[in-house]
Amino acid sequence: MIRTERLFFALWPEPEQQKAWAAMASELLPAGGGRLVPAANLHMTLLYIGGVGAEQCKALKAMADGISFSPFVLRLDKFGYWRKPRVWWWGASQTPEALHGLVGSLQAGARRCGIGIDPRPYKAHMTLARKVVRAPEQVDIQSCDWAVDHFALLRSVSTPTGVHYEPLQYWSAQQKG
Ligand code: 2AM
Repeated sequence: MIRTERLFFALWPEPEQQKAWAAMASELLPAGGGRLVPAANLHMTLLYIGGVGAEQCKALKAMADGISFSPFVLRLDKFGYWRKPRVWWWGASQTPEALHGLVGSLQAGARRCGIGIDPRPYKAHMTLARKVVRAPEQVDIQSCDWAVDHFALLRSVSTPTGVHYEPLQYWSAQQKG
């Protein structure tokens, strides 16, 4: 039997950012309104890969080695609630071209590695809480500019106390000029 690991590419914030954003989320979410994502798990998925074996993992890393992208600023300025998956999220009203480009490169590269890609359009979002029964109704939007200069490949690990994510490798943006 081939041993598989659940992988995804993501923008991975610094721990201080994760803590600050988790604190913001816990202030905004009504008590009992849902299950907050722990600070250390906060991230923005670029591409969900799913379960793959060691060979495909190696191929995905080699594919990511070949991706070139410039640093960009992602303005997080929009909160949303998806009723069906009961997810409360934070995201950007404008997705920078550089982010679209990075996601497009990862999707194309993953396809070349034989990975099936979710056909739905990419929606940049950071899940703040799950199983949300009462999302905040009105949020005085505090926008935050996230300076993105790297992305990561993560492994999702399920434990009796919940899921956690282990970074396997990081890739840096290329500064121009
Ligand atoms: P979510 O936050 O909207 O649930 C790790 O599971 C990450 O991959 C999560 O950020 C999750 O997004 C995202 N993801 C996208 N498609 C997924 C899928 N089919 N199964 C699990 N996670 C998925």
